[in-house]
Amino acid sequence: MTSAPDLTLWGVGTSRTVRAHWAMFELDLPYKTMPIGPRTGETKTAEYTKLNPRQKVPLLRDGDFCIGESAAIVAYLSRTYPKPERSLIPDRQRDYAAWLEWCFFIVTELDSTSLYVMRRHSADALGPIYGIAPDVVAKAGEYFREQLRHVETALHDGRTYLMGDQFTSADILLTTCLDWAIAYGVGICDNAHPYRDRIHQRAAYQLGNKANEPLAPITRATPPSA
Ligand SMILES: N[C@@H](CCC(=O)N[C@@H](CS)C(=O)NCC(=O)O)C(=O)O
Repeated sequence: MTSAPDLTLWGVGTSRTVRAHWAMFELDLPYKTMPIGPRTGETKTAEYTKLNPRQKVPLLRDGDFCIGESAAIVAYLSRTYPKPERSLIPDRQRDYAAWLEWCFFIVTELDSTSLYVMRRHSADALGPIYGIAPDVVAKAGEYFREQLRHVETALHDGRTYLMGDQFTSADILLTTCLDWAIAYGVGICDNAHPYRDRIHQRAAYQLGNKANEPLAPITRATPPSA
């Protein structure tokens, strides 16, 4: 790295935005926050739409490069600005493949097809926009618990992190889903409790969550959402 990074992160207040803030602190990166939130209209302005046609947060700009998708942002930061003593991505080929498997599993099975489905179809969340469907919400919660078997089995051997001794971005993704599930009252598997408690001790987790707090009191009243 030849010059100081010029990093700007859009988005606060959700289970997806916190991932990027948390990674910034894991990697000790200075950055500027644009504290915009979902469904405030701020993601739909012409200026923001030019940066991100998906009209979603989080979004990272690094100089003249923009990248969205929370899991990709975290991976990009780690790959571009690793600390000598910490990379959030494993190096060895098979470890890298196993890490990738965890990342896809978490963002597709635990996030998109479980927790986010619950959010989309709950009467007190996005149901009024996407359709209120209590059966769908209940089934998505059950599906989440079933899929967590993969986590329960992996953590059964007492490993510290998903990838063993190395903390990786997969732990960031999983912890945000576990926090999200608990906030929704879905419950998590037994082995995930000590794992989550351990990860909550990390200074970067705490700082990242603080940085993710919405500034406006109206959004601060609710737990991190998606
Ligand atoms: N898969 C994306 C999901 C991004 C996403 O859906 N963001 C929501 C908030 S968590 C959003 O920006 N919604 C915009 C809006 O509805 O105004 C990621 O992980 O970054």
